[in-house]
Amino acid sequence: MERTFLMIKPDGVQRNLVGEVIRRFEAKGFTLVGLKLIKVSRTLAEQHYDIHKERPFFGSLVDFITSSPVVAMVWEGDGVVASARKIIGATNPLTSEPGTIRGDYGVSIGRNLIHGSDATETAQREISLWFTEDELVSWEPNLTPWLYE
Ligand code: RTP
Ligand code: MG
Repeated sequence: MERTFLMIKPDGVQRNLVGEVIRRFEAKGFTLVGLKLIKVSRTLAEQHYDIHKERPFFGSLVDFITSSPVVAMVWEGDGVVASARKIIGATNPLTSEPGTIRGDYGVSIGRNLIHGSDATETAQREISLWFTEDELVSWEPNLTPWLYE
């Protein structure tokens, strides 16, 4: 089953939106298979956003991600990588659609509440960067026959 990595950023945790974010993914029908609240090290933040290391915002992005706790999660389900990106919305909250997490709760590109893996290969890389194998739980919720044919 497909998995994705999601991280509620420091602004989402500080603004008490952890429950609201989790609620949206639960209600959609995806399954939570890993969850932890952590204060991110600089090394981990830099590895996570390695692809952006030459960008002008890289330093402030790493400062922000390491400034206060984040909620790291792994979610499972058919098509969860692309679907989560839709639920999250476009990078800039001023252009993301209402109904998306960023569109409903954000105003600034540097404070856009949540990260979601952008492809299945990225998801695999990020899951192994943030979680050990024994921190992930394989389980089948009883709802499965009501979500999938
Ligand atoms: P994320 O990786 O955090 O899920 O966000 P994303 O895919 O929608 O956007 P991405 O291009 O990967 O950018 C990573 C994060 O960097 C910050 N950013 N700031 N100031 C700027 O122009 C700028 N551009 C990007 C955002 O917080 C974005 O989420
Ligand atoms: Mg990204």
